[in-house]
Amino acid sequence: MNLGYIDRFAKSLIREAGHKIRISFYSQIDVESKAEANDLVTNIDKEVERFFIERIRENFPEHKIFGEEGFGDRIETLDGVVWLLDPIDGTMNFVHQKRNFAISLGIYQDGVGMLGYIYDVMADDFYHAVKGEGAYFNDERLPLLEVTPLEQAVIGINASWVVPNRRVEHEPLIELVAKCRGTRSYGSAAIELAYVASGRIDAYVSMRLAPWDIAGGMVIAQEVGAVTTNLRGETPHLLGTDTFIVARPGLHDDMLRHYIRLK
Ligand code: 2AM
Ligand code: CA
Repeated sequence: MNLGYIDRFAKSLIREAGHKIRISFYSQIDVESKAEANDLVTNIDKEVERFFIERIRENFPEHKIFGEEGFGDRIETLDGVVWLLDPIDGTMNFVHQKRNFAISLGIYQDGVGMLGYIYDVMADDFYHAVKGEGAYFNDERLPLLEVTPLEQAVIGINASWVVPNRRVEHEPLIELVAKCRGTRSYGSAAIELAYVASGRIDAYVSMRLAPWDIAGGMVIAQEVGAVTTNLRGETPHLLGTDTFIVARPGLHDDMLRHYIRLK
């Protein structure tokens, strides 16, 4: 696997896709709901995924593609080289805010994350990492994360988990919210992962994420020493939805041990 070549190719593809998304605001955007009413998809999500798939297949016919919109391959194992792609992570933000959404891409070889990309399209902020070679925000190398106590931590969490819900006990989360320095919710898992990796927030937790939401961000987060697991403390499995937490080292342990109880 020629990582340098694939890295250059992936970067230019992502930038070109970002341009397509920005100019899409001058055309008609059709919004549909998926299975759940607040789970949105647009014609742009689909067009951008198709654009990626066409180009990847042209250049790397032996690689497989696992994309949110389902135009890629049927993926049952992570054997070989697999591109895990979310053409627009944060579609609700794309539709409602026209900002705070990202292209998220992870390239895995036999289940190991080799390359990771998160492109915050409207901010023009590009995060990427090559396994073993560090993570970057635009062209700046991101430093290793240091330990931060909960009292000084800003936690990325959606308010829906802090009210009664069917996935997690909300009482301990109320305590977490009360104890930490502050909370934020950006509405794009990829952007929240990029923010943890770049030290803008200290942790991000979610009860339900898909492989393409986290695949790219996990490669980036791991390069700066962030800990990424599901809420049972295991490696998130990348073939279906799972719970998810990414945090600075000590904080990860503290949050899982004391504040998160799955139902
Ligand atoms: P999306 O915009 O690509 O769907 C906050 O809503 C985050 O959770 C976003 O990153 C969003 O990704 C993701 N998300 C929303 N609905 C989801 C679902 N049903 N399963 C997994 N991830 C989801
Ligand atoms: Ca998406």
